[in-house]
Amino acid sequence: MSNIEQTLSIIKPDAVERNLEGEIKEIFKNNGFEILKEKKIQIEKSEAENFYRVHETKPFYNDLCDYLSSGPIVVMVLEKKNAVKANRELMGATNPKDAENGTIRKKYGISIDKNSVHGSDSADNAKIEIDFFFKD
Ligand code: IDP
Ligand code: MG
Repeated sequence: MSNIEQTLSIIKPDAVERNLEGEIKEIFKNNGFEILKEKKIQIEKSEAENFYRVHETKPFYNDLCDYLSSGPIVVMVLEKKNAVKANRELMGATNPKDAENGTIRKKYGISIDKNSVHGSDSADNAKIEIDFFFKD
């Protein structure tokens, strides 16, 4: 069964700042993802708070929202068979120290907070996150 899915990817401020946008997009394309939509934006802290609402009670929530709104980001809709899981695998573990060789976070992540990329964690959340950034 073909299960073509879409997922939301974000190239986070630490990676955009280091001019890694082109390299990271190449990794997605080389792994069979099609970039259906993309835009480079900087969001307000209030928008980051809404995007990461699921983490509201975590001790790192405030820093996380400050960080995501601290500089330009690139948000993308990626499409591939089983895109949500495939993207999570390609990104690697949340903490770059724990990420497998060959993953984006292993290659580019600086720390658990500056881990270079975001990816939706389920098909349902992918829909919500794609709407969040691309509903016009
Ligand atoms: P994910 O990005 O791998 O899905 P989540 O648990 O959803 O990881 O956390 C969202 C983001 O919050 C992470 O990507 C990371 O930037 C940040 N984060 C997660 N856990 C910690 C922590 O323990 N300290 C600081 N930042 C964290
Ligand atoms: Mg997550």
